[in-house]
Order: sequence, then structure tokens, then C-alpha cells
Amino acid sequence: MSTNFSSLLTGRDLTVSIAGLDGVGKTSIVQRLLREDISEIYKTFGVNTELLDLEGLKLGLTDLGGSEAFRKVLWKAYISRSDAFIYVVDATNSRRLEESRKWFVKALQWVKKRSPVLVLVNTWDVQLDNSELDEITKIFTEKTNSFEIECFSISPVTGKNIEKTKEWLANSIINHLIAVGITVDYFVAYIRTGNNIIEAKIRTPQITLEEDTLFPIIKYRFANEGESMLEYMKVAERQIIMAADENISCWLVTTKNKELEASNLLMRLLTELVSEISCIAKTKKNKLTEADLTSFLINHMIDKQIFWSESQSPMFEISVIDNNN
Ligand SMILES: Nc1nc2c(ncn2[C@@H]2O[C@H](COP(=O)(O)OP(=O)(O)OP(=O)(O)O)[C@@H](O)[C@H]2O)c(=O)[nH]1
Ligand SMILES: [Mg+2]
Repeated sequence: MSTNFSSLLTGRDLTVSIAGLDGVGKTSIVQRLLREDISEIYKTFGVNTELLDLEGLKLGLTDLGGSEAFRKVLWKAYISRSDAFIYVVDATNSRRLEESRKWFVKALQWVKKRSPVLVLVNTWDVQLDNSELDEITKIFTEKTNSFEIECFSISPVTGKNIEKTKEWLANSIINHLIAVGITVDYFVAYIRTGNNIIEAKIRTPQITLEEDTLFPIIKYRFANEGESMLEYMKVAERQIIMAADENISCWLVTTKNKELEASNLLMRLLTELVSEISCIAKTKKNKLTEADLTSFLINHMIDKQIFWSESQSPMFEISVIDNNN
């Protein structure tokens, strides 16, 4: 199956602020996350913003100037609006570690509660042994226990841990948003298997049957062979997202009156779900049964609380429907 959903993703971009003292290598790291070439790096006056595409998850990177004037006037406004926070420390400059820690602690007051925080220790081109790294890690993670802070070394020159940073960004932001509540009221998956279509409906007890009929668009619609579809719409104060390939069509409806801005994330999650179901269908040679689907959905969507993050017990209906309907 070809998944080219990513090019279709839209929605509000999630943003990550990158702060740290002047000259610690923030811009070099940001440029290395975006492209290989970091030969032309200039001191940041104010803020640089860049867009990082992590296989469809679009992240706005806000690279903040580290000079004292910018720390004082700019950091708060940007950091307090971001979905995640990265702080860069220069491992080769021990003289400024205390100053750096002081600004880190200050910046944490502005970071949105429970947001993911990563400290990157720029090792430049020097080798840092484990005990040196442990020491720096300790300085930046102790007495900051209201946040879960991850810390590792990086080098924009050698590329060390650049991929690891991208993984951290994708995973921690998804986990964070799930933890704070991606709440969905209604989910339907249609899976074409042989001559039949299995319909799996999951909904919260709150959703009424009348509301069910409010979403007449939720009907199976598959993509052409080798293609995929992704659609986003708003109906009756809810966001509705559909992802489909040639055999799987999944729809989800968000909770009413609860503006979830991260439509791009929801689309990504749904797209992943389509791919996962498609993999299972393939291993079963398209003989996916209702039982297979039930166990998959329970494991992935209910036990792991992917969508029902609030303490509700969603209701399940799985049935086989006639393809000729
Ligand atoms: N050799 C080496 N030089 C680096 C490395 N990272 C950054 N530099 C250099 O250090 C200088 C400052 O790097 P920047 O990336 O501009 O630092 P910054 O944190 O963005 O600085 P401000 O914009 O002033 O806040 C540049 O001349 C970079 O080329 C590295 O890993 N190795
Ligand atoms: Mg810079």
C-alpha cells in the first residue's frame, strides 16, 4: 500500500521552542534537523521560525536568540505558547553552566504544564565521557521535578543524536497530547474483507442515537487501488476525520464543544491506525474476522487509551455488512 497521506495533512501546527544561552549552537542544531548543510549559520537576532516535517507531523520550530536582551524580552512570550520545550547547553563551556541553569529554571516557569522538555547537551566536536554527561544531566534535571525532563548529548557537526531528537519530538508530542486528552466520541472503521465489509463502531455512552444520524457522511468510502484518502471537516461543532485506503475506511468524530486544535495530529493517529489495520489484514490474507478486529481495537484504542483518554467506557458494535448495500 502506498501511504501518501502526509502531503494532505493540514491543521494548526504544533510548536516547539528552542532556547539556551547565546552561542550554544541552537541555530546549528535546528538547521541540522532540517538539512545536512550547516555551513552558513548566523547569530540569531530575535527569533527564527522553521517548519519541520516529521513524516506528516508538522512542527514549527521556534529558534530563540540567546543573547541576554532576547532572553529578557522574547523568551516568555514564545515559550509559554509552545507545545514542547528544548533547552540547549554547551558542554564545552563549564564557566557558563550556572548561568545556563539559572535561565533554564526561569524558562521552566513559562513552559505549559506537563509539556515535554528536552535538554540537549551540545558536545560540539569533543568527546564527552559518561560521567561528564551525567554531571550536566544532574544539574539540569534535579529540583525540576514538576517536569519530566529528558537529557542527551547532540552534535550538529557530526550529526550525533539528530535522528534521536526527531524521534523524541514525534513521540513526546504525540504522547503528551494523548495524555492531556485526545477525546473522541465516535469512531467507525470499515474493513473490506472478501465479499463483506466489517463495520466496527465505538462510541461513548454520551453520544445519542439522534446524534448518530447527524453524521450521515460516515459511510464506507474506499480509495482507489494503491491510493489513500484523508479528509477533515467540521460538522455540528465537531471535527470529523476520515482516512482510507483501498480496503480500510476509518472515521473519527471528536467530542463536542471541546476544541482540539491539533487536527494534524489526529489525522496522523488515524492514518497510523489505518496502516496498522491494513498490516493485520494482510497477515490474515484479507480474511480478517470480527474477533480479530475486536481484539485489535480493544488493545489499541481502549486499553492504551489512544482516543478515549477520559474515564469513559466506550461502547462497541462490530458487525458484518453486505457489500452491495
Ligand atoms: N565546531 C563546532 N562549532 C559549532 C557547533 N555548534 C555550533 N557551532 C558554532 O558556534 C557558533 C554559534 O552557533 P549558533 O548555532 O549560531 O548558536 P546559537 O545558540 O544559535 O546562538 P544565538 O543565535 O546567539 O543564540 C557558530 O559559529 C557555529 O558554527 C559544533 O557542534 N561544533
Ligand atoms: Mg541562533
